[in-house]
Order: sequence, then C-alpha cells, then structure tokens
Amino acid sequence: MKINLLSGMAVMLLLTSSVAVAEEPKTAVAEMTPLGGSTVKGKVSFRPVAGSVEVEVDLSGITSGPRGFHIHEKGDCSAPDGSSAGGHFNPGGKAHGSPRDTERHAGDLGNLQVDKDGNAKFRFIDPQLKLSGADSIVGRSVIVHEKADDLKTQPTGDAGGRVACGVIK
Ligand SMILES: [Cu+2]
Repeated sequence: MKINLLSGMAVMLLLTSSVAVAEEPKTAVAEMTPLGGSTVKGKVSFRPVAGSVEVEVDLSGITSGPRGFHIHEKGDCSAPDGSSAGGHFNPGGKAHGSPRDTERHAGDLGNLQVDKDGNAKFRFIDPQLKLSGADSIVGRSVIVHEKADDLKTQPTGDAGGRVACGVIK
C-alpha cells in the first residue's frame, strides 16, 4: 500500500514537470527561405520578455522600402507562392491593423524597416504575441510580402504577394 502511494506520487511529479516544459518554450526561430523568384532570406527570432515577446529580425535580399510582414496561421511554406501558410494568424477574430493598435490580428507585425542595401536588421517588443498556450505562434509561419502593409485595407493590408516564408519552431 505504501509503495503504491509513493509510486503514484512519482508518476504525478513526472507528469507535472513534462507539462511545464511543453508550455514554456524559451525561444522560437523562423528560418526564412525565398518564395518564387525572390532573394529574401535570413531569420526571425522570438523570445519572451516580461509578459511580451521580443522579435529580432535579421533578413537580407529585400527590395528597398517598407515591406509587410506578418505571422500567418499555418506552418506550411510548401507552396511556391506561399499560399499554403494561409491568412494572417488571427485567433481573436479581429480586424487587420497596425502592431500598435489593440484591434489587430495577433500576427500583424506591420512593416520591415529595410536599409538601402536591402537588409532588415532590427528588434522590437510586441505585446500580443504568445510563445505558449492556445494562441501560441509556435508552429505557425512568418511571411514577408512584396509590398508595404498599409495597415488598414481588410484583411491583408494590401501587401501583395509573398516573397519569403519560414515556419516558427
Ligand atoms: Cu502576410
């Protein structure tokens, strides 16, 4: 009887610790690969910072000017035009907007800041992204678009085609 009780407690401890590990990924990364004829590649990294998520962008091969980028709902970059990634990740059923709006898709990250050499290297804190739980971005994808996101046209921001895709792992 005593042995059964002890082994039961050990099983419970094991279950508790494995659940905790599964729900708290430390960081996540999307390795970005070009779509179609584009040369856009690099990576986008995510790490938890005080209840928010810090996003670090390190991309190259982008035509100059701001370019829309978002988290899309499916972690599938297999289609040559990136359509397999689906629409913007929008677990809250909200309207498209700016990353600074409260009414926005969770995946609305606005525009890449691109330098004259076609590189985008910058970081920012996003208050709506989650790396764990039901609305986690892990297993979804990051998409870079061919045009700027106007931050208002529904539901895409009129950002045009998709020039790079990476699954968030
Ligand atoms: Cu998009």
